[in-house]
Amino acid sequence: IVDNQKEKYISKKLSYILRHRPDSIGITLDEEGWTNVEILLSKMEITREELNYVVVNNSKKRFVISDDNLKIRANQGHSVKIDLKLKEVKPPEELFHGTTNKFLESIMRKGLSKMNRNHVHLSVDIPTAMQVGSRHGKPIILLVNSGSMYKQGYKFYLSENGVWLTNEVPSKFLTLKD
Ligand code: HQG
Repeated sequence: IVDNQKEKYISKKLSYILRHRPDSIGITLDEEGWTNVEILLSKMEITREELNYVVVNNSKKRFVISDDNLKIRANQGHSVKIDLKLKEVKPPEELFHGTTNKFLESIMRKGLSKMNRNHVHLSVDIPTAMQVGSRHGKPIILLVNSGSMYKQGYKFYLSENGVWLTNEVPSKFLTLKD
């Protein structure tokens, strides 16, 4: 029911609306990031079938519809101030952050910051981190010593779609992967 091009278009638009600019189509998110599906459908001028298709087939599982089918939200990546109410979890010993050269000097000086988003985003493996880094330019990979961070009291969260989230990564926990 939805071709590739339309799927991509709807997915990008949903990310923009549900993470950054709900006001751009005149909707609001509740304090946990949820919005009403029926209102969203009418504002986006898409059908529920199209929406369901995009949510189910999204490669990164970026969106989730509530069990009662009434609400939708993005699983991570927000810049709007909402609280996903994620449970704190123990991270693996090592996580990865894909970024690009032009940010490296600043990151090694100041550590990883949330920048415009609500969390620092970390990847569970190198291929995923490579993809994330490629969005910004030629990718480089930073190894994050999440095991030590956790022992020292830093909190970690795992989004519904498998992205590791934390509030900051001081540079002493970072190593450039060669
Ligand atoms: C960099 C995608 C200078 C950071 C991905 C990154 C992810 C610094 C950029 C999700 C810095 C922010 C998030 C510092 C961090 N100085 N630069 N102190 N600290 N940076 O897009 O992690 O496809 O906000 O390295 O898969 O790239 O949209 O974050 O390069 O999960 O679902 O500042 O977005 O998901 O960029 O990506 P972003 P990100 P989706």
